[in-house]
Amino acid sequence: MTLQPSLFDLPIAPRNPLPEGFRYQAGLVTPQEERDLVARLETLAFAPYEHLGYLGNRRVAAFGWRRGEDGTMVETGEGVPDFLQPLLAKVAAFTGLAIESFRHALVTEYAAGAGIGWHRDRPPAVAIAGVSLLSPCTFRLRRKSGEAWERASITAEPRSAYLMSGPSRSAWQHSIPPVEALRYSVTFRTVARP
Ligand SMILES: O=C(O)CCC(=O)C(=O)O
Repeated sequence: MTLQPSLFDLPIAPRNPLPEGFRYQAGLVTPQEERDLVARLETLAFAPYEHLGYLGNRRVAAFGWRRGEDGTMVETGEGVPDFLQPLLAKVAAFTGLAIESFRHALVTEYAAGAGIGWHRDRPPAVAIAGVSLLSPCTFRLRRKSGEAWERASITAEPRSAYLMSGPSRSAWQHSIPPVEALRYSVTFRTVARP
């Protein structure tokens, strides 16, 4: 007798496979590490995100290489600060990239209702690793495919990390729709030396 496979036995193709070069890991930091880190982040001198006169509704604090007025990254001689080093060590281990290759750190504060529009980080940023704190967000990716957009998305949970490298960084754009509650992200970027 042949048995019909039940619905649950059938392989289910992922509806939106994540782009090549994108990786995600839940639980990179512990709840206690998250509390300690957030207490430190709350003391930072955040400034509204500004680019070429455009003001975003999120606030940022940058360390290491900085974005110049034209949007390109500029060497400052400053390293990633000590209070971010334990997090950077975990992020580097997750990515498999050398700690020293991360030369830029950006802490972003998204109040409820803040998000980030579609964009692609430009060179010399090579790989971007981000840690989410306090509340989840939908991390969306898209790339043009003929006239249509190919899309993917993942929920970035608090305490998780993601890595965008390869095509997921260079060929895909990413964005985060308005978050429902306060979220911090700490993103680290590797920078190609000229
Ligand atoms: O908040 C995040 O996780 C993403 C931040 C981002 O896309 C950026 O800084 O370019």
